Amino acid sequence: MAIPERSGPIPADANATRDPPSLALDEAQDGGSRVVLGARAVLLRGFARERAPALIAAIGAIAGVSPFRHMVTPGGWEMSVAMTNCGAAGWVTDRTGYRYDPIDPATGRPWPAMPETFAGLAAEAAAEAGFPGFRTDACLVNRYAPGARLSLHQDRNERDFEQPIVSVSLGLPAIFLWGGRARSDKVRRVALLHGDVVVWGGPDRLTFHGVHALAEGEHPLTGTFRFNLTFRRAL
Ligand code: MD3
Ligand code: FE
Repeated sequence: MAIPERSGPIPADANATRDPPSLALDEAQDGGSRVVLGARAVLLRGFARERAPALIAAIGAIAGVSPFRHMVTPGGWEMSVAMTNCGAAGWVTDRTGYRYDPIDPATGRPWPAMPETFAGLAAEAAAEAGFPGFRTDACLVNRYAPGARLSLHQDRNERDFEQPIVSVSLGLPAIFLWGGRARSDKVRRVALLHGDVVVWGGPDRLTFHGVHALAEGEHPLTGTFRFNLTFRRAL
């Protein structure tokens, strides 16, 4: 695995302090650092960590209106990742294809509104990554249980590929698979941890990517799940 670039130096005496082990562990989680994944793609380590409890509570409220469901691909396969959405449009797949739909097909009603906490976080993270003025109108919420995975794909159902995508990881860690512009390009593996935010734009927007099968685990805030929020400008 490639050694990521870091935003700042590691203190030479990082292991020489008398901090208790729990604090040392927090440092090892490396909040606040940046990992450059591409010319216009950056991982903001721990960017959403303080806000995570509020984000997880909001996911619960969204799922109370538009429940998580396992959608079916056009090819007839049920996805292992459970999904729901919030915002003006939601990403859906069924036997007829992929699309953004203003109506949740499971309820026949609009998706729940985008919480301000979501839209604000997406705009802040995008600005931090060099995309000022990002206004998301669609948030896909992915829920991974152990074994759930996302095979290598491109996101190309959005209208304007100039708009970035902001992704927020919550709960159990995952191995993110990051390829190139062609499906056959070499794939890098990057750990995505609780509170991590990734922003993808410009030429990196159409990169093939996926998520390795989730490992078993227990997280204090999400139990046996990993959640991923992807904020898009869909319409
Ligand atoms: C790179 N989700 O929902 S987030 C997806 O962890 C999706 O649930 C993954 O891929 C997940 O479509 C990965 C990171 C991500 C999201 C969208 C991208 C990376 C991306 C779009 C273009 C390039
Ligand atoms: Fe994707």
